[in-house]
Amino acid sequence: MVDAPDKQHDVSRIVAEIQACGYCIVPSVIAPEKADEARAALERLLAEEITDEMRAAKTQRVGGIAYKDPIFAELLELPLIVKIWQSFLDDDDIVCSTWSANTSYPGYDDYHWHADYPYWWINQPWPLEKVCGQTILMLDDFSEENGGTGFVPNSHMKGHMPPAEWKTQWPAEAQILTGLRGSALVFHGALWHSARPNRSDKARSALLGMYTRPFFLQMEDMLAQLDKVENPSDMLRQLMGAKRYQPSIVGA
Ligand SMILES: O=C(O)CCC(=O)C(=O)O
Repeated sequence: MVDAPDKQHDVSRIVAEIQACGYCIVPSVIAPEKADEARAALERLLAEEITDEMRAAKTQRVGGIAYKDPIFAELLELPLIVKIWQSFLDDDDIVCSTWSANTSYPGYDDYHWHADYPYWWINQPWPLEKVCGQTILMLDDFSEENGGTGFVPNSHMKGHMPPAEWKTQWPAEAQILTGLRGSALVFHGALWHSARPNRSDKARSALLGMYTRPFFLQMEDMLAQLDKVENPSDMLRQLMGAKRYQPSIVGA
């Protein structure tokens, strides 16, 4: 049975699922037409920025999207996503740590199991406190065939990185993210996940946004990017770090 839209977007239920299982798949975060608009903007950037190395690797990351097209600034501050992370992190002053697009082209054939920044820098076993939450917003329909992201339910409780021998493997406990464009996977930053091979004949794109508490160092220099955004909203300024504490020299 498919949940009614208000239940699908019930923030308390979504956060409870993330806490219990490490993730929640949220349908219809944006309309399919909005996903198409964002994919068209991304396709322009992909064409402008692609290098031979990316062509050979069959994967392309586009950074700095917050200032490269207004639609990406709008999608960084989606009210539902912001509310989910404010509630999960128990902090109204959250910031966005990184905001980029990831595209896998037909023939991409790799895995990279990992948990996200800043866990790379935290001694294991990881503390169970609320650190960060990741959002994968699908700009294409995700399927098993086109490289829907792999993830391991409950792995956010393990307290360490996935085993190194998984590098090129598909572990039995893993699941595949499938869903219609405009849906999102929201997950605990310590959840093990991986890009997957794209065996379809079309590119598969997603936006990846990590949100964290304001006293953690952001992964990207979001303030430098904010300088390039025209007329940022108050919430966008907060998310990009304009309101967080900035270190200074005492007495200077
Ligand atoms: O694009 C994907 O399916 C996942 C990418 C990912 O996990 C990452 O870039 O950290």
